[in-house]
Amino acid sequence: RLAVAPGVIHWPGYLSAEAQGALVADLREVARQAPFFQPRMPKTGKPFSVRMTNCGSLGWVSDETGYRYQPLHPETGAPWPPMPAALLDAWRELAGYPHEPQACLVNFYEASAKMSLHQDRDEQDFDAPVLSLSLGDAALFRIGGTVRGGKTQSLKLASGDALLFGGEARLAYHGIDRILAGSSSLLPQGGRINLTLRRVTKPA
Ligand code: MD3
Ligand code: FE
Repeated sequence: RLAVAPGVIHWPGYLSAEAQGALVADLREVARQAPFFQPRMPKTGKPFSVRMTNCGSLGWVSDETGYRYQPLHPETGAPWPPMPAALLDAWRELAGYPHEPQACLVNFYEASAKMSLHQDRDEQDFDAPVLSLSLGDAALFRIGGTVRGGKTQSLKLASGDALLFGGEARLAYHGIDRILAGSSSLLPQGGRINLTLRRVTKPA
């Protein structure tokens, strides 16, 4: 494990090749039950370049009316599928937080997709960390501090990597600058999947 910055821990190659393949199979089943949708920016309705789905009791969605967590898929109206056991195992092993994650946001990036610098602040519990797992093509990830316009650092995230954001990093600005197309053969059609495991509400 590598300490990238205060509150940020990186485990390069945390998931074995076998574990990555098994997780892709789990995610195909998640996507069958909860198809990827194209989120839109609040107010403008501009589509994101990233497509998303979720598993767990709550899922993150975004449309013209705003960002929020909700228990139902925005297009099918069905509950999100359960979180695969492998994700709960990773959370228990790495998060250092004594309550289960409630939401796993699944982001799919095609080669040209990116995610501009933002903070994740739609959750009520900022004491819980966010755990990220990367699959497929590598990406150049950017992380800064808690104020916009401060200094940032760039990190390459490869298939199988885990990254944990807690403490003062929980409200850090972050984004994805670029996908390194063709850098992995895990996904037959290419692209990158990022999973973020989150606690949404404060534990009772
Ligand atoms: C730092 N996803 O879904 S994962 C997101 O690769 C998101 O898809 C990116 O940003 C991706 O919101 C980055 C790394 C990450 C995720 C959540 C964080 C870094 C974070 C929350 C707080 C601080
Ligand atoms: Fe984020």
